[in-house]
Parts: sequence; structure tokens; C-alpha cells
Amino acid sequence: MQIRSAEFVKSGTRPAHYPPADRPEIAFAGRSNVGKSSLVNVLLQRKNLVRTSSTPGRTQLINFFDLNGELSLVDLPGYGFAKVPLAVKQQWGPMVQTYLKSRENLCAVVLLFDVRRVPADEDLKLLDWLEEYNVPTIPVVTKVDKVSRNKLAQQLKPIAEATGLPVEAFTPFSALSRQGRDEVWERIEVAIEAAAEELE
Ligand SMILES: Nc1nc2c(ncn2[C@@H]2O[C@H](COP(=O)(O)OP(=O)(O)OP(=O)(O)O)[C@@H](O)[C@H]2O)c(=O)[nH]1
Ligand SMILES: [Mg+2]
Repeated sequence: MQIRSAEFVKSGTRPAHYPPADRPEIAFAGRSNVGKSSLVNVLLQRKNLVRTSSTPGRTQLINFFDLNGELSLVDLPGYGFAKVPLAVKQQWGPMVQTYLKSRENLCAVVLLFDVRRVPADEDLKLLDWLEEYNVPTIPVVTKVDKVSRNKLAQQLKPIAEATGLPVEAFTPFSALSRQGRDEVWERIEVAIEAAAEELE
């Protein structure tokens, strides 16, 4: 994918706030601090277009970005951060579920897992919703720079077991080394083509 322009469009919590569904859309989901914003920045070759922070749980809104005026990228709010107020936590499920269920131009969700963590209940809940609403899923294990190459397969095993997905389903990614960037783009492009074919 050639990056000619990349910009923030808007934030919102409910369908009335979403931009028009007039182009393919790819969303990024995963627990707070897993590296969603970092992944989007690497894909877009921008240092900090999507705000990344070492304070988890900052991004509590659905954030829409435009690429080349052709593709919409969505940074979904994270979950699982203990210090987020209960009221905000309770909004996460309905907000994300409504988005997944109603967004007709959504081609796929890139679902991120931290290579060093066993998936949490919310991760599994999200996988269930994606299946229920027939949203194609691109699983990614991120922060792979934190484990040695030899340990990667070993670290992936419990993640694959907990999710019920095969180890090969996960693209290893690092925002530091940019390992996996091309593969994630390829999978996104395949998902966009598949969605276009379904419309024909
Ligand atoms: N070592 C390493 N650190 C990473 C990687 N990706 C993200 N980080 C760091 O992890 C922290 C969280 O990254 P974010 O991209 O802000 O995570 P997020 O999923 O967007 O978090 P929320 O917006 O709070 O849901 C930051 O300090 C990043 O620098 C990675 O691939 N490797
Ligand atoms: Mg973020």
C-alpha cells in the first residue's frame, strides 16, 4: 500500500458519530496497551498520528483515520485496564458490539494479542462477537521483539489454545522492528478484495 496521505478524521462512541460508510474500513482491536495505536502508526508510516501512550486506557473512543481518501482505519477502544472507571468500562462492550454489528463497510478486524500474555475474557468475548457478526478477523501477536525468536513458537501456543485458532493464523508483529508490517498489509488487502467480491 502506497501512503500518500494519512489523517485523523473524527472520534465517536455511537453510529451517529461515524463518518459515512463510503469506503472500505479496517478496524484494530485488542486490550489496552497491547499496541493498537502503535501498529496503525507503523502501517501508516507516521510517528504519532494515532496517539500512543504508556498510560493504558487513554483511548476510550472509536477513532477514525483516512488513508489516501480511499481506506478508513479505525482504532477501537482498548479494554482490560484496571484503573478505568466502572462507568467507562461498562460502555466498552455495547460501544464495540454496536460498531461491529452495524458498520456495513467493515472488511476485517485486526485483533491484537500481546505475545507475553494469555488471552483474557474480553479477548475471547471479542472473538465470539466477530464470529457472530461474520466479521473476518486478522489475528496478530505483537511486541514479538520482547521474546527471542526461539521462544516465539512456545509463547504462541497458549494464545492459540485459548483462542481456538491455529498458531499459523497469527502474524508476528513488532512496532519497534516493524517485523510483520508487510504481512499485515497483505492480509488487509486480501480482506478488502474479499469484501468487494461479496458485494458483486
Ligand atoms: N517493545 C514494544 N513495545 C510496543 C510495541 N507496540 C507498542 N508498544 C508499546 O506499548 C505501549 C502501548 O502501546 P499503544 O500503541 O499505545 O497501545 P494501545 O493498544 O493503543 O493502547 P490503548 O490506546 O490504551 O488501548 C506503548 O508504550 C508502546 O510504545 C511493540 O511492538 N514492541
Ligand atoms: Mg491506543
